[in-house]
Amino acid sequence: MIKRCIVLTLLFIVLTLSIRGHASDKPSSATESPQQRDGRMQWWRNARFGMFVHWGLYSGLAGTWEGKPVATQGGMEWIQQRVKADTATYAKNAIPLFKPKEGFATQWAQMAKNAGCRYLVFTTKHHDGFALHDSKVSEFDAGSVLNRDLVKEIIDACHKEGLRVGFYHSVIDWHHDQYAYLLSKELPYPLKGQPYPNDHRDHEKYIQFLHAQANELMSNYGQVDVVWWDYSSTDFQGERAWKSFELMDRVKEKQPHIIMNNRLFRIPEAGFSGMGTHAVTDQLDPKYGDFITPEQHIPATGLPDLDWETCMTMNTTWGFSEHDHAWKSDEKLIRNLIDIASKGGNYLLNIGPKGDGSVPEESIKSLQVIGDWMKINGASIYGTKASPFEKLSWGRCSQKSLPGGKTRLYLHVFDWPSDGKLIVPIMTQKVPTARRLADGDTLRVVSNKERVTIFVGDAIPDKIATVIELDVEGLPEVSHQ
Ligand code: H79
Repeated sequence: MIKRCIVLTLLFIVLTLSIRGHASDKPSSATESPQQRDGRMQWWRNARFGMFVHWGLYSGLAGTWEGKPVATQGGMEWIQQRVKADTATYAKNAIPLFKPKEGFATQWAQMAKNAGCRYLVFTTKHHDGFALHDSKVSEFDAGSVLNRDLVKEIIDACHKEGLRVGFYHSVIDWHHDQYAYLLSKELPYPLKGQPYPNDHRDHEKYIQFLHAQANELMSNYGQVDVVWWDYSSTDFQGERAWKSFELMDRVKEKQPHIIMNNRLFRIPEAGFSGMGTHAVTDQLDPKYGDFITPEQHIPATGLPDLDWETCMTMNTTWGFSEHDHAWKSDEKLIRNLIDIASKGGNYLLNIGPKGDGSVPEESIKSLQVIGDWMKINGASIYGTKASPFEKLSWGRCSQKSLPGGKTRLYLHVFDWPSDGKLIVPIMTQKVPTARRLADGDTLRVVSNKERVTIFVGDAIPDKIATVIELDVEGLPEVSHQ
């Protein structure tokens, strides 16, 4: 009896230890210290500027369905939902038009690099369910349809250019025959409101498929830096919808340094106050993800002490449309990047390549202009922190700490002062030094108790944004005027 007790006790101890051991082996956010998290987030925080790419079967359709334009504005990656096509009809129409040319990914990667982007996030699968990799668990994938692995082509091209890479992955799936769309009233579905064509669906089986594809993506392509999940609703999210914690843990086991967004969830603690794209809260518990994802807008005052990334289109669609001509100006795109950096966020700017992988001419041109600006002014964006000022009448500000306790303010002048005097509302003990970032020319500065005045002259060096560096002792003390 005693022997038996000892054996049982020993067994209990061994079991407890092994369970514990397993739990602490998991690189889950719960076991990560704030310092470890800062280390993991560092490259992303410094990067400030990334390229988003929406590309899939919808790209070849280009906003046209059976010869007719679907819309001139709005997301044409949703074309299957917009025309209410079942997955077979959609595939029949779209597959013949999706013809990636050789070397397309090199063009994307070089373009991103040249524009000053430090990372590229692309759609490995959008809501239509078509996977760009060679998947063993699906026949609706580039491997089966084209005998190519487009994920490999893209990630290899990015790594060659020294870019970090992120995988956008839609958890919504309009193709899988076990995806139980009737469980959500809020998530989109092409046949929404209609009963399942195949009578019964076991969502658990879809979740297994989702986890299996995520596992393929995390296992077969070397280092992946970001996962960009998309998306959940207030009535269908988190554990119930996607077994999200397990999914995140599995991803981190394969890619311990990965950064993930918050879209496996839709609750206030995960950064969402509701269903609209503007429904963003200023809280994010790290267990739900690493960063908040404002879509198509820039939070008015940023999100203090949080990591956030605004994703935005250059016209109004994510996936290519030949009918959308509402392109943002170069000035708008560059000033958005500055505005976001001045509020401590990242800018993920989208391109929607065509069915052959080529990039629309308008996007090529704008990215070139952004790149030209970044080559001169990149120091005012990369590795900077949010502005100390709530508002500046003439533009924006970002800042960096310098060795020796100084602070460098990057002043982005949008509206050139008509009298040639740029007023910066800070109090300083010592007169700060100022120079133009573009050519290093020193500018005359006077300061009094309330403000610093920089004599910037009459000529406007850069109509989009001229950057002036202002170095001050210690931390800038903002005066309230
Ligand atoms: O992948 C992109 C979008 O397809 C997806 N997330 C980004 C990154 C997305 N999810 N939700 N939304 C976009 C918001 C929904 C916007 C809508 Fe519409 C406006 C749905 C219907 C009208 C625009 C036009 C998108 C589809 C049609």
